[in-house]
Amino acid sequence: MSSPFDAFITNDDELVDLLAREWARQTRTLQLIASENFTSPAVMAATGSILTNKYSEGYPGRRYYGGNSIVDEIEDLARRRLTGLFGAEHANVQSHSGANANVAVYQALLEPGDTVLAMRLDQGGHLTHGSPASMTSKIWKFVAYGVTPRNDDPATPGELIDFDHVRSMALEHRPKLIVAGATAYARRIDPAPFREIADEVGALLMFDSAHVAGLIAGGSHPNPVPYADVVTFTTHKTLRGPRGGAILCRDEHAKAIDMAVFPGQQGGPLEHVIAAKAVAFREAAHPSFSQYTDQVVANAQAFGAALAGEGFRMVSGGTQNHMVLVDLREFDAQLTGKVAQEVLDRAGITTNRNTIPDDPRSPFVTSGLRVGTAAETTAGLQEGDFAAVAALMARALRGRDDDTVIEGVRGDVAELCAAFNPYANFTK
Ligand code: DSN
Repeated sequence: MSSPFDAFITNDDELVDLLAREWARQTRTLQLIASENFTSPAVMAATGSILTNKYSEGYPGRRYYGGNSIVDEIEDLARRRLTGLFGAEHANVQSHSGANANVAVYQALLEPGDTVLAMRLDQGGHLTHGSPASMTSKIWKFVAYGVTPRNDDPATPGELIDFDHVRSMALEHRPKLIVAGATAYARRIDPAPFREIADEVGALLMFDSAHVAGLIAGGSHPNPVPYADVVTFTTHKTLRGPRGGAILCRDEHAKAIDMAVFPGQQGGPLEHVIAAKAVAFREAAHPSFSQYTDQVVANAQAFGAALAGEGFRMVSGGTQNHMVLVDLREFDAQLTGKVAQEVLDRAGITTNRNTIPDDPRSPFVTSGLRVGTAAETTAGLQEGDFAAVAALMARALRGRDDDTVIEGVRGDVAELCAAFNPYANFTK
């Protein structure tokens, strides 16, 4: 038995063994996926609580099942904590994921066929921002904006959201909704110019803050709530809660949003996850969370600078959030994102390959790698540690054909992880 949370699974050796192996993987290798984090034991305990037994279709005070008086209080607590955290008028905490939350907003605010302006997937946007592979593009008409061309002069960096393009596309297509927010974009996203453009063309504004919700809650990034009609996010990335989604909106949209989540999209909410969201919202309101999010950003900047020192090119020339989007071609023209991810996996460093703007390679192969600091900052790594991680990554990738090099890096990673185990008090 290696974790306190699987202590009750005593009669299922196969699963106990798999959980133990995943526990070891998460705590003995480096977790650099920008959309992951290490939740507190309290978040995990709530997710594994007795609330998983309860059916509660509907909303507090308006359920379709009996026995929900306590669940109502729990969901109200989560909503109250969330509106307080972001200063929002209304919260819906039932979305099972960020993708569900985004689609619910489209369903609430749009008619099929309406036009939406959002960031293109291969420029940093999300699948639900109208990718041809997503059902969103089959129901609504998406038009896209992108980033400015690459510019290697640090004084005038390129690969930033092209607000001239956002504006010209908005004027040309008159979208009913503009979507701000990204999934592979290392810069702060200012909600104000999006609001200005939305007002100019009479569009609604949705801010998808999936990646940066924690940075906003901690005060490290600007809060889009005063600017956007609706803000969506996931609860498990920088916000460090359970896997799930949530929506904030102005009161005027509250009824439509709630109806779109349930019964529009989902049936019974996951009240155990909603309880865990409530735990995370409380944790994010604590002053120590601001220190955490500031450290996440400082670590990403140190990580990016060290990667640049190893010969990697940072897309947009830097980072202002929790991630670094790496263009691998400067480091090694033959190295693809797919190979880099696989090599780093062997070396105990978990990352994900990612397209970069104007990537000549397919999304399955890619020329980029996305790394993030949210999880390992929770584990306690600081700027100097991330510089060491950059050196380990470069060593593994340079020596990728030599198993001895990979094993050596894996050993050094294990040593680092032993010093920074987020669940040190629970590991037996
Ligand atoms: N947007 C994906 C990510 O950032 O990992 C998840 O949908």
